[in-house]
Amino acid sequence: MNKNASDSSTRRPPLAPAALTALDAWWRAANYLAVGQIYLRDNPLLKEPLRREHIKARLLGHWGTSPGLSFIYAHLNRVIRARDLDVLYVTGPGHGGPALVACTWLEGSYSELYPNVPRNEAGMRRLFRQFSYPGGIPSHTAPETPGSIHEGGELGYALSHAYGAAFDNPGLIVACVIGDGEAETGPLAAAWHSNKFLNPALDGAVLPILHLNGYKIANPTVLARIPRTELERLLTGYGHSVHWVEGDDPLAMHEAMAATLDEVFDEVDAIQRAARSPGAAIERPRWPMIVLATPKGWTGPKEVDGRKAEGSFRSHQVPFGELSNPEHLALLEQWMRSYRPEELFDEQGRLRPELVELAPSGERRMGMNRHANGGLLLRDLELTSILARAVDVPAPGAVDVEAARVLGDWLADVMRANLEARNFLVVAPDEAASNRLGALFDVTDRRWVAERRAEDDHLAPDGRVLEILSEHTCQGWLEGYLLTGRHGLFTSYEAFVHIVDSMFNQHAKWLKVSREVPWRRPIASLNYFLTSHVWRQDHNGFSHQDPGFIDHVVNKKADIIRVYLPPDANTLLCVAERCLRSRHLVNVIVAGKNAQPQWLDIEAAVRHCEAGVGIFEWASSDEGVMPDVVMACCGDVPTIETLAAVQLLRELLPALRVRVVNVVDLMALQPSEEHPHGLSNRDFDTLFTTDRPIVFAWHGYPSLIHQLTYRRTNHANLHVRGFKEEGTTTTPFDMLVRNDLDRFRLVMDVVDRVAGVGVAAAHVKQRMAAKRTAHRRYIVEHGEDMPEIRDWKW
Ligand SMILES: Cc1ncc(C[n+]2csc(CCOP(=O)(O)OP(=O)(O)O)c2C)c(N)n1
Ligand SMILES: [Mg+2]
Repeated sequence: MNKNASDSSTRRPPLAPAALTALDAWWRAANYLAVGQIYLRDNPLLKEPLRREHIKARLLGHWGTSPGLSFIYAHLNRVIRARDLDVLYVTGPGHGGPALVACTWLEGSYSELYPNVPRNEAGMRRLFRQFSYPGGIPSHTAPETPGSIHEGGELGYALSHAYGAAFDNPGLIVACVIGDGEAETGPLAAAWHSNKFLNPALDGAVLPILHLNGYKIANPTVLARIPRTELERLLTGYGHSVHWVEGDDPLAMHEAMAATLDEVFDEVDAIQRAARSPGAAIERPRWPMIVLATPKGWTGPKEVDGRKAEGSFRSHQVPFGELSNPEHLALLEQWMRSYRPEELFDEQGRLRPELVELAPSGERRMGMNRHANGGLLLRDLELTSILARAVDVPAPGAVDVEAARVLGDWLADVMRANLEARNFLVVAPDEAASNRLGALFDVTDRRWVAERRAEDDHLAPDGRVLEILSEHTCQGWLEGYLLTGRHGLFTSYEAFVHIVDSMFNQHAKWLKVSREVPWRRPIASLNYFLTSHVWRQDHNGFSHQDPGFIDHVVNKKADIIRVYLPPDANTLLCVAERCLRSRHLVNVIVAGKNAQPQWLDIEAAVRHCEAGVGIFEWASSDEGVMPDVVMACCGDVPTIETLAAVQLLRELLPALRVRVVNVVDLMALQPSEEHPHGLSNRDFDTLFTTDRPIVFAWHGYPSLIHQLTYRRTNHANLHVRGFKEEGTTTTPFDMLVRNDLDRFRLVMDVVDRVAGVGVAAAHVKQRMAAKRTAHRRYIVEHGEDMPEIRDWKW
C-alpha cells in the first residue's frame, strides 16, 4: 500500500478544502492540548517564550497514541453532525488520556461537567496542570473522563466492551479503537468473534478501528510487521470488510479518512436498513472496519537526540524529558508552536468560533453521550416474585433439590418479564445449560447470528443468552452492557471464573472510582453465579477444583463487593433477587447444581438472608444455655457436612450442647467498620461466643475466614476447615475427606477442642478415624461413596 493512499482516495473528496483545513485545525488544537497536558504547568498559550519553570516537575503521560485518537475523534465529529449519529467512543489504548481530555474540552463537555476547568486561558492552564498530577486526574481515560465507559489501562477489553454497549441499542454506533499492541492480547483476539452475536436489526453497530501505529512500548507490533495482505486476510477472516486509511501527510489523510468514514457509515446504514426491513431474514452481515495506519506519535518531533521519535516506539510516552537541556526546551516549544496555537485559540484562550462549530452539540457530543453514563438510562429490572419458585420444605432436610435449577426457573421468569424491555442478558462460556439454567431456553434462545443447522439447540439471532467459550468475552460483553445502563448475569464454573480475575479487578476499580465522580450515576451490579463448584467437580478432577475467586474478590473495596454462599435453593433465590435489585456492586453467588437436602422454607430463608448469618435453631442443642461448641458453616456442601457431624455428635456425645451457625453473607464476618454488611462485634460475640471453640466448615480456602475474622474476640478459638488444595477425580465425599472437611473429621475436631471432652471421648475419635479409613477402602473397591453417605438424611 502506498503512503498517503487509501482505498477511498480515488473517489471525490467529501470535504471542501475549507472544511478540510478547519478539521485539521481542530485536530491541531487537540494535539496542542495533549502535549500541553503532558508538559506544561504554566504559559498555556505560549504567550511568552517557553521557560523551564513552565514545565512540570514530573513528566507523565502517553503521547504516542494520542494524535491517532484525536484524529479519529475529529473525523467522527464530522460524521455525527452530517448524519445526526449517536456515537459512543471506546478507546482501547486508554493510555491516550490526554487526547480524550483534549477533545472533550474542545467540544465543551469537559467544562460542563467540570465548571472549574472552563474553556478559556485559565481553564486551559488548569487542564494542563491537573493532568497526571497529585490531586488532579489520571493519565488514562478513566471514570473521570467524559464519554468514557472504558479505562483502557489494562489492554484487551475495548472490543468486547464495545459489543456489550451495542447489544440492544439499535440506534447506537460504537466506534472502537483497538491498539495494534492491544490486538495481541488474548481477550482482544477472542473478541473479534463478537460480530457473530450482533443482530443487525435489534442491536447497534460496532465500528472497529485498528490503530496500526506500528509500535507498543518498546517493540514493533505483530500486526504491523506482517504483510498487509496477511493482515487483510486475517481481518476478512474475522468477518469484516476492511477499509484502509494509511499515510502521514495530514491533509491527504483527512481526505482519505473522511471519504472512508462516509463509505463505512453508508455500509452500516445499508446493513441495518436491509436487516430492519419488514420480513427480512437475519443473516450475519460483513460489517465494515477500518485499519488506520499512521506513525506512532504522529506530528511529534521527528528526532530526539539524533534518534527517530515520530514513527517509532520512542514516542510511546513522553518523547523526551530533561527540559533543563536548552535543546529539549527549544524542541518542545518548536513542537507546540508547530500547531500554530494563535490560529486556534483567541487571546483569552477560547477556541475560535469557526472551530467550535465543528463539534456536535448537546448529547451528540461524544463526551456527553448518555450511554457512557449508563446509570442515567438505567431502568429497574422487572423482578417477578421468588415465592412462585420457592421450594416447599416441610421440614429441614425433607426434600432434595438442585438449587441451580430452581434459580434457573426464576431467572426464566425474570427473563420473560423483561423480554419487551430488552434490558437483561445472561452470559456464559457455553455453560448455561450445564449450570442448570436451562429453563431460560423455555423463554429465549442462545444468541447466534452465524450459520445455524437443524440439529442446533435453541440458537436464534435474537436470543438473550450469550454463550461463547471465552470468559473474557463474556465478561467484557456484560461489562459493556452494564456500563451502558442495562442488567445481566454471568454464570461460570467456579474454577474457571479465575480467567477473568483481572477484568473483575478493573471493573471493581471502575465502580469504586465512579462512585466518587459526581456526574456518574450508579449502574446495575455485575452478578456472578458460580456453580459446578469445587466440591462437586469430583468427576472433572483437580483442574476444575478451585474456590479461590472468592479470595480474589474480597480484596476489593468493601463498598463494592458482596459474596453470598446460600446453603439451599430458597436462600439462593433470596440472594439472587437481592443481587439483581442492587446497584453498583459486584455480587458473587456460589451454590451447587446437584440435588441436595433443603433446609429452610422460604420465610425462614428470607429471614436468614436478611440477617446474613444466623443460628439454625432446629439443629442446635444449646437453647437457653451456653453452647460447648459452635459449629459454623458457610457454603452448601460444608453446611451438609456440619449437619451430618451434628447428627453424629447427638448420637455419640448426647450431653454436648452444640450451636449451629450458618453464614450466607460472607462479608458479615468482617467487622462492621470494614464492610457495610459486617456484624458489629457485639452481635458477632453473641453468635460465636467469646470463649467457646468454633469449628468452622468453609467452602473455600481456610485462610480467608481467618483474614475476615482476625480481629474478633473469639478468633483464637476459631478452627477452620476448608479446601486445602487436595483434589483429583474421585467421589464427592472423598473430596471432603481429602481436605479434612468431612463430617467424621469435624466430629474429631470437636473432640479435640471442647474442654473436658477429649479424654472421655477417645473412643469416639477412634471410631471416626476408622470411618475415614473404611471410606477410603470402600471407594477404591466400589468406585462410589458408602451407602451411609449417599443415603444420608438429616
Ligand atoms: C494487559 C496489559 N499489558 C501490558 C500493559 C502495558 N502497556 C501499556 S501501553 C502498552 C503498549 C500498547 O501498544 P498499543 O496497543 O499498540 O497502543 P499504542 O500506544 O501504540 O496506541 C503496554 C504493553 C497494559 N497496559 N496492559
Ligand atoms: Mg501501537
